[in-house]
Amino acid sequence: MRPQTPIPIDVSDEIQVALGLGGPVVALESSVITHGLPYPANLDAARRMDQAVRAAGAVPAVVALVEGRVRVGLTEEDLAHLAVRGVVKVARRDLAVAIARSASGGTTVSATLAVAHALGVRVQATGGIGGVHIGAGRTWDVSADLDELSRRPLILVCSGAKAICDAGATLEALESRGVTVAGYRTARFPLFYVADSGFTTPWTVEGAAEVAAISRAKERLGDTSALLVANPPPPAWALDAEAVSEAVGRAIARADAEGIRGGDLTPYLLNEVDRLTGGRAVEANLALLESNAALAAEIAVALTEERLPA
Ligand code: PSU
Ligand code: MN
Repeated sequence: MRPQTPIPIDVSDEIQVALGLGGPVVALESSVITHGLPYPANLDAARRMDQAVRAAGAVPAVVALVEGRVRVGLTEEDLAHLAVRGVVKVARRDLAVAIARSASGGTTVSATLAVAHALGVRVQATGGIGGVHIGAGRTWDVSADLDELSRRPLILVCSGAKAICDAGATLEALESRGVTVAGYRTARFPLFYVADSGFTTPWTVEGAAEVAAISRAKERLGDTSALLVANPPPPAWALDAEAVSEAVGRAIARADAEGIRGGDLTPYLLNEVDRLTGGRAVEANLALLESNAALAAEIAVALTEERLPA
């Protein structure tokens, strides 16, 4: 048998130390930086998430591909390289290709979950997960995020699914996959910039300690699926459900007419929705990313506190 070459992964010293000590670490995806937000709002998002995690006492761990190496913890130089240059969007299926081709790219929720799990990181934050797209009955467009959530026992803090998804179908798909879903201080499933998708969450949690306790119980059960914590967007930034739904409808019609499909569709739709909402979607996106990063850090800290003797 040929000797195995190690996976090309670089974990920053700060994150290695935190993981070694069992300290609080929050994994962050980078596809929101490379594909989800326009420049320079993407850099702003990266900084705000980093600061929010640190302010709550945890260590941020942004995952990305830099010239074929999995990078965990980005330098300013990596960030500048990813934020400005055209790089690839790396879902879990694309990780191997990006490594083999020495490519740089932003990892989606699915690829980030895979890396975070391998490293033993227990909490991750994002804006909104990819879900079952509107019209998936015809297109079969269901994000790889969902299947990945079914096999990675992390806590994922998000504002529900992205507004371009069918909330009801996404909740059903999460249920089928055994993903535990809880609304954070709400019984309504958020839809990214929208606080209430019109669907209820199966459970409501009131604080970080409760989230940590559920995660602990899942671990004891040998439950390998994720715990999705659905945190609504900060009220001051939330957008009106009707307005967003109308913009999404128009964006989908345009994408259809232009033949946009596959991995390109989500970035296209997000950009269109932002244009149609006069830039309010990006502002809301930044605010909810920051708030989700802060909550994820609070949960990561609660997980470490649970392990201390009473
Ligand atoms: N959340 C955002 N913006 C984004 C995404 C999430 O606020 O761009 C990204 C995430 O990386 C998510 C991906 O995993 O979009 C889903 O893409 P798709 O629908 O192609 O699976
Ligand atoms: Mn898709």
